[in-house]
Amino acid sequence: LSSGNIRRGAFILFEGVDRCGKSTQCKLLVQSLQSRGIEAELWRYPDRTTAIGQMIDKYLQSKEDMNDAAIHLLFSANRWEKRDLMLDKINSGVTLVIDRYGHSGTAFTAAKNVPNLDLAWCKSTDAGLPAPDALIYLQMPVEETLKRAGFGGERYEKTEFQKEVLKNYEKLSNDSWNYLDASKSIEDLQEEALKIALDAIEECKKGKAMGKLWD
Ligand code: NYM
Ligand code: MG
Repeated sequence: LSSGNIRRGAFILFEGVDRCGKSTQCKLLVQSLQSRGIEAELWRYPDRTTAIGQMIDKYLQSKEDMNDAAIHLLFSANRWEKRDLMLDKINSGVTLVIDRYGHSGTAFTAAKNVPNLDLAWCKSTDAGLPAPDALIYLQMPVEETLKRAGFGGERYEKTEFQKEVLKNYEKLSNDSWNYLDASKSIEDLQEEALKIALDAIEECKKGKAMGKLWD
């Protein structure tokens, strides 16, 4: 960052199994940051608006099938194609609140239990991407998510598969993750998420360097 007075924004990531409430919390967090005068944007992966994202969308809606390694690489490429813009935004002071990232990429592909596509291989394609400054993991048993509206509409939204995904998240997790109990009320979760985000934004303002996946 060359300019002396612009402080970088933070990268706040939400992760968790399907239907745990990530999208709701992301939206609310961006709103409350903005209402505090903090420049913030909501991003999500997959970003279905790009050419690569449209291929991913067709795959998720089961309109097309694809080799498991190939679709994994597309999910990863979808992050790499947005990498420069991500860094530009963050370095110009914008805080990005992102709904899923490479942690989903690895947890979901590895849940397929395809030979060679193990955790290490899945992680490798994302190595070097910007790392989140705070990762908020919404913790919820798969049985609870099944009760929520919309479950089952897309590929991967199957009980046994989601249980494998959850196990993979546990294998990827470390002490830096912020675990929130996703069964709490939307308001309580929002309060906890906001506190985590404000702390991360403060650290970034003080000059904390951007990290890289999976260092
Ligand atoms: N997903 C998401 C992957 O399999 N790999 C990835 O890299 C990412 C970012 O896509 N079931 C899966 C997780 C979800 C699905 O996500 C679509 P969403 O948040 O429902 O749009
Ligand atoms: Mg979904």
